[in-house]
Amino acid sequence: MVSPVGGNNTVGLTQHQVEQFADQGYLILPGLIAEERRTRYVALFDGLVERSRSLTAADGGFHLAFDDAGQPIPGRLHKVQGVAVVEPRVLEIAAEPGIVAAVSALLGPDLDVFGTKFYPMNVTGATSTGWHQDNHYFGTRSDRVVSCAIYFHDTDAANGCLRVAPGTHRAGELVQHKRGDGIYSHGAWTPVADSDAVDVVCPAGTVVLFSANLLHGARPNCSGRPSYRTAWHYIPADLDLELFRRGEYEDRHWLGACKSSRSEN
Ligand SMILES: O=C(O)CCC(=O)C(=O)O
Repeated sequence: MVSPVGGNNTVGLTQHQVEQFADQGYLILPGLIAEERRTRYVALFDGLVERSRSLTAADGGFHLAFDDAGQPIPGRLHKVQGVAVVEPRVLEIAAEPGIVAAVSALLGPDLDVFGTKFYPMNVTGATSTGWHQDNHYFGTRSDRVVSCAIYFHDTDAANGCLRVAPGTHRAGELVQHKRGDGIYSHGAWTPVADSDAVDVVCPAGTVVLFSANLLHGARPNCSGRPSYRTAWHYIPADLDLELFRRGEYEDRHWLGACKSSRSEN
């Protein structure tokens, strides 16, 4: 287990934090989401979980969990892909001033966010992802893609914490991923030795930033204690990703627009 790096605020990152991100490939920012807003966001996600209960198949961004045979389990939500499209108020979370300030310290001030996901991880046996590099899915090896996972409940090994393999982003290479099966049928994953893995145990309201080249995954939920989380990716607004083009890909959003709509509310 690693200790969270403290000292986060809305004016960005310390030099030490920037260096830690460059060296280890990730940064843990506990308490970045204030309690009153965290509670509001949990209620928003409760609504999405409620909407999924009548589903018998994937529909409109809602993906069901798979059983051991790789078959969808009716009413059991695995993730909402494109959650900011399904529920635009989620963009308010992506535009949280503390997060934007921290990411701006790494990527500069003009940012887009894309690939927004919500994982409920609210029952025993729930999973989010196996070990992977986000850039495997993005058609790039760019180190200008900063992934962001937010934990809305206290999260530890028993309810499915994030795992990272520190420093693995530095090679700038993508390793081979192989299609998962059974409850991991949702994606393609790669093996990582336990000895290379670090559990990110963190309190509710923690934001974790990591390089899209970093090997990471999450433990399954073995306790049934809920651990709602989101994951998405920040890039400089002028970064052209062929698979996620500005104006073409629906789940790519300019944060300048989110911030101005926030101040109009
Ligand atoms: O579930 C998590 O903790 C992180 C999710 C994740 O790694 C991803 O969506 O790429």
